[in-house]
Amino acid sequence: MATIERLTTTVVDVPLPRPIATSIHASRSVGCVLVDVTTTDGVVGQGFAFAMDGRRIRAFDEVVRDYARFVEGRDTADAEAIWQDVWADLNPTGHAGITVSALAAVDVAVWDAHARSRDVPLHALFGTCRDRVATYASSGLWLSVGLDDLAAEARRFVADGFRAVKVRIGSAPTAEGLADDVARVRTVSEAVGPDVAVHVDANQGFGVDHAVEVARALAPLDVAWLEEPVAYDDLAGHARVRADGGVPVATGETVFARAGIAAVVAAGACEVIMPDLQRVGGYTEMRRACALAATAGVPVSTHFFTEHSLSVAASTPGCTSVEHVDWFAPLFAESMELLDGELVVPDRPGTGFTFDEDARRRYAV
Ligand code: SMN
Ligand code: MG
Repeated sequence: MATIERLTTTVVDVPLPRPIATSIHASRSVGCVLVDVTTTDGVVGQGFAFAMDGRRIRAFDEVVRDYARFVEGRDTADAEAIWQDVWADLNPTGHAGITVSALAAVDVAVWDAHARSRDVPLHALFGTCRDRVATYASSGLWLSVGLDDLAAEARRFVADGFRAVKVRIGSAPTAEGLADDVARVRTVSEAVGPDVAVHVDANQGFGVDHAVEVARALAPLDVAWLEEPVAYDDLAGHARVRADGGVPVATGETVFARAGIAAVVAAGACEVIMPDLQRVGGYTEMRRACALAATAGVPVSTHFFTEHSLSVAASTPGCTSVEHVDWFAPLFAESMELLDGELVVPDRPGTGFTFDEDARRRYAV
């Protein structure tokens, strides 16, 4: 038994080394609500909710703190029941981005506390199936990085030990735009060489017809996948790119909860599904999403949130890779470890990651 006594939050904002952009995102900093749940025995479980540039982060914080009433006084073993209670409470007004994301942060913290109270890694509670997982470098090669700088950045990732990278595209839907995007991918491909896989992310930047043209132009470059070629909710459009484009399609980061993932899978929208730990609603719902992907035979690659996604990857046989993003690294006392191009699954208790208290103070807003 481990009874949760209290839930507390800290709002932080971590500047990015350089502003970044994709087809639809622009960000200068990493805003987070850090969530701590503390048991009567003094065990602390941690999770967080993220918002680009800290936009609406105060609203996230308010929702997370509202959920304290579902958590305080409960046993950590009730993680799934707590999730269900919050979900039921949200149902009459509808689930939305902030409410599901806040639920995710709380759910991650409760599961972390549960594993820590038993002094075991969280993936061991879930059922460990691997101790390393494939990954690709994703904290770079943004659309805001020009053609001239892409090669150097890509080579730096390889020098850092990565065996796969992801480059963002999303130029104008014209012949010149298409040529620019192909040049971006070719530049990265040539810079990293034949032994390093190149993933491509369009961040929903294209209409379906242009996306098919881009996919066909990228097919000879042997890209690992084309991600979010069209609007995230255009599932038929994804399926058409998949059928006519000749490259594997990945998507799923922008949908919420397992119903969102289920719809993507049912539409045959992708070769690889990419649930996002925050948008899916935390570990409880992520495990259900992964189970339904496995049932449909669709491999999973987790989106963003690398540190906390390792517990999923290590306990999900159908998880073929995790996205490597270093944005949250300054917040944690422990570092991710890359070995032969793969991420090492930590065997530390809980998620294996704890907030660095100096960082919490330094970045608090
Ligand atoms: C992405 C994620 C987070 C911020 C901007 C862009 C991107 C990805 O879609 O998959 O990494
Ligand atoms: Mg993406």
